[in-house]
Amino acid sequence: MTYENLLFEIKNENTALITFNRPKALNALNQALMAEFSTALDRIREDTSIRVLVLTGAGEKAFVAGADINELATYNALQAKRFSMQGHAAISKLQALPLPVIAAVNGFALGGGCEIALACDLIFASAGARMGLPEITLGIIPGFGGTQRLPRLIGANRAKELIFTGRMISADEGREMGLVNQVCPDLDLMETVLKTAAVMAEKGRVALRAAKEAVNRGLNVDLASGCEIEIDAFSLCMASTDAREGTRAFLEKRKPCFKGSFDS
Ligand code: CO8
Repeated sequence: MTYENLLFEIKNENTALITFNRPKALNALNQALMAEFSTALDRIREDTSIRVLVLTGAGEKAFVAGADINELATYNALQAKRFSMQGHAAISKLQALPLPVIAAVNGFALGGGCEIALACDLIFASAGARMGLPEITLGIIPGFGGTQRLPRLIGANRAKELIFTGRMISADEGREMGLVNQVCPDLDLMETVLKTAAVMAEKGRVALRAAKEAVNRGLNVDLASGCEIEIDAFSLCMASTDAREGTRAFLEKRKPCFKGSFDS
């Protein structure tokens, strides 16, 4: 499959790299890009050789500067609803991928771009990156999940401040808020992200999936229900050949070789 608005590459044999690729518009999200993104996510979900997904933006300036305002400006309420639903569907699919997803935020991550990053498991940002939800300055509100995911990550009051003012934050401020995992010198960002991806990619697929699901599902329920989710996920891991291999390798003082399968 070829894409017009994305670049799709495989790095280090098992890490998929999707680059949002509309650099002249700071990689703004239009309907065509969102449709391609959704298709690319289906491909990643089906391909078990892909162990980690990294997202970034083309060019020097932006990860994604939000929804395409040229398109947005033409929408009536029904068209806006359709586009918002298209974005939500793709971003929920992204969040539900059974593998780690890292946002390599290499510049502006605004509006819908910030909302894509919020659905990733980790956010690494270049020192010069700027993040925010500036929709309020356009007379609208976030429409790709920002009002829901941002408060869950940084707390309601801080999220409201950013949503009500539209203020952009630096990568360092994002890290202080717990939004950004790591801030890297601009030129080191991708190397650092790919190194972290490689560390995760060599872990067991079953365990990574179980850990991600336990954290994500647990965040939406009370503690006792979350602990039940963990018990089930933990037990399921123990039925995997990876659990046999991991524990045996430790006892035999060797590196484990995970296959990502279950006992038959
Ligand atoms: N959409 C379309 N084009 C854009 C966008 C965008 N979001 N952002 C930048 N561009 C274009 C500019 O128009 C410009 O094009 P041209 O060269 O043809 O004039 C080019 O990219 C470069 O941009 P600037 O010249 O503005 O670059 P600066 O360095 O001066 O400024 C900024 C960079 C600060 C990022 C600035 O471009 C900006 O403020 N962009 C808009 C950011 C924004 O408001 N994003 C939120 C959009 S709304 C949204 O994301 C809602 C998501 C949910 C939608 C729900 C469905 C209804």
